[in-house]
Amino acid sequence: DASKLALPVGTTLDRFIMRKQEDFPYATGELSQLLRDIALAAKIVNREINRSGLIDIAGAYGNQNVQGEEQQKLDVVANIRFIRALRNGGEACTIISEEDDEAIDTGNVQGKYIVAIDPLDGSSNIDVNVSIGTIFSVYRRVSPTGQPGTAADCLQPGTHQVAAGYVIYGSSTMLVYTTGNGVNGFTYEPSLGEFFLSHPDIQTPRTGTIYSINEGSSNSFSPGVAAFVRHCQDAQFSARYIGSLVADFHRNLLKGGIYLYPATAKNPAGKLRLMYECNPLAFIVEQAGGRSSNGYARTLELEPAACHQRCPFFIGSPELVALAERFLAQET
Ligand code: AHM
Ligand code: MG
Repeated sequence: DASKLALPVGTTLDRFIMRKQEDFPYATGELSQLLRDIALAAKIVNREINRSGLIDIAGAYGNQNVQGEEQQKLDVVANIRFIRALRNGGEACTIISEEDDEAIDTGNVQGKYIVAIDPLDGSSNIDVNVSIGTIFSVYRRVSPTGQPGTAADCLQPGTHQVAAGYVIYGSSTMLVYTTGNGVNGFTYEPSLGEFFLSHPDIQTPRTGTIYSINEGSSNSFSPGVAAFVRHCQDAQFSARYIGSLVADFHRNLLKGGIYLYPATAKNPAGKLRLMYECNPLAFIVEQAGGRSSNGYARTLELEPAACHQRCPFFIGSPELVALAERFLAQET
């Protein structure tokens, strides 16, 4: 069956999504449409990000937007763009966004999917020309269609994800996603307005020599975390920490390494959010042969109790994450 052959580098994202759908003869194309909606919003957000350095300059020569309002912050702009694309696309009944306290009812009662999204992650890096990202996760609703989504639709464990991905707005813009059948990365060609397959079937190295953690909090690391960090230093690993989760994760995924955001004094439950930061990246890393946990239990099996809950996060090359877990288990 020709459609099951691996697609070559250079295949456009739209074609890739279409061909993958053909592998499932009963697929209705709704998830494919949802992924295309996200990709379209990502292109628009990418354009806004690329222009962002010019906003003050434009303001300086008196160029206001049509409403005469001050330009909105980029994370707000990104939130609006993704929500609008998902609402107009019609496939999602509910959206959980880092930017909104309450789950968003899109009004698409026939929509079969729930989307959890961090529209623009890495807020401290937005205004300083450092890589930032979008992270998203897709679940099938459990309640019947024809009515708004419910809390039970939103609070599903990560093992139930049907798709997850991220966009990295970096030295080039990429979209990386999985539907549970491997991980594929697409690089954006801005002059053509297309994502092209550039990283087919990503496999993360089994181990690596990069560790990524905010060591400014080291005074409040637990003994196990502190011992693991010392191990990385004794082994002369490289410390790499951008402070943009997507960028730190993406680098370690390709090169091998471990990213850690443990419990700290400032963030006793960890800082990162289970539903739209940890679970999507955990799904991707596992699909690429990696591992993700809260130090003790697999991230994807954590039972969410609230849409915005946080959890400690250990993710990356499987041997390094397993080693960190052994250090935590020996903690006294
Ligand atoms: P944000 O959602 O407010 O942007 O916070 C999430 C970010 C992650 O991108 C990053 O990994 C982490 O916060 C960095 O936190 P810290 O500055 O505490 O190291
Ligand atoms: Mg975030």
